[in-house]
Amino acid sequence: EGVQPQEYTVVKMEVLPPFPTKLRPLDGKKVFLGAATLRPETMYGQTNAWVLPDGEYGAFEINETDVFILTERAALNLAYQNFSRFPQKPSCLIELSGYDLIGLRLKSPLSFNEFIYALPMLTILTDKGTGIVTSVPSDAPDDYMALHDLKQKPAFRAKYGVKDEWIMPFDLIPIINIPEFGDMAAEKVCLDLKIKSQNEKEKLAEAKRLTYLRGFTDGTMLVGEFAGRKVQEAKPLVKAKLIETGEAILYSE
Ligand code: A2H
Repeated sequence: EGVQPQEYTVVKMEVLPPFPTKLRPLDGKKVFLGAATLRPETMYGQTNAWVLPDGEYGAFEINETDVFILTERAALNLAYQNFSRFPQKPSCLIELSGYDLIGLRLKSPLSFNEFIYALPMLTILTDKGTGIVTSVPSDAPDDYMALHDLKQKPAFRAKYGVKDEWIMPFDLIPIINIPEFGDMAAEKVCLDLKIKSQNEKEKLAEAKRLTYLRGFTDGTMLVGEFAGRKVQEAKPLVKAKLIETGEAILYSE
């Protein structure tokens, strides 16, 4: 962790019923995957959520009605930031693994896709954010490569029980234009750098650096309430909107 605290927007990705057996104890509650993002203005382009298959998660009571699925570490931090049913004490209803989450059908704020699915990503860190990541493959190189791996490799899908209909209908959505990189910057940069898979850490770091620098300074929103505005103007506006409507919370670590 860095010296500066990092402020994330935690987007509430609602788990749609019917719940699988493992989540049955949560029937009747509002259950969300809590996805930590630094790019709230990209939420229009969500195609799926990412979970770490071997990751340890829990379903935590955030208040009287809402339950967030995330890591215990994040639940503890949230409890100290006033997001727990009981002051400064996480309240875990059930323990879950990433495997239990793969295939959950979700409704996520601002997403043009009416619903999306939770899928496996192997590079998720459990000591950062919430351990749940929302996927915007048009603009995030990690998301682009992880989705590419699943789409291209039937054996990878089979290994994690991922059904074709959870991924194949979900194409990249153009949401931001970057003069140098076009309307789907992550795809362009991953192709230019000839990145082969989600495991090519160094190349992906370079891809992220390139898209982040240009995206923030030169990017323009193509869609949504702030279409036509610069990314750096839209970001705080979208963030504020998500918080105001109760579709996201702020989380620092
Ligand atoms: B970002 P930083 Cl469009 N493990 O959100 C791995 N990655 C994680 C994570 C974890 N535990 N928690 C969050 N992240 C991802 C959107 C996005 C993101 C776009 C473009 C770039 C980008 C959609 N995915 O991040 O190390 C989340 O993905 C580029 C780094 O704290 C989060 O924002 O800077 C970002 O990494 C936080 O990473």
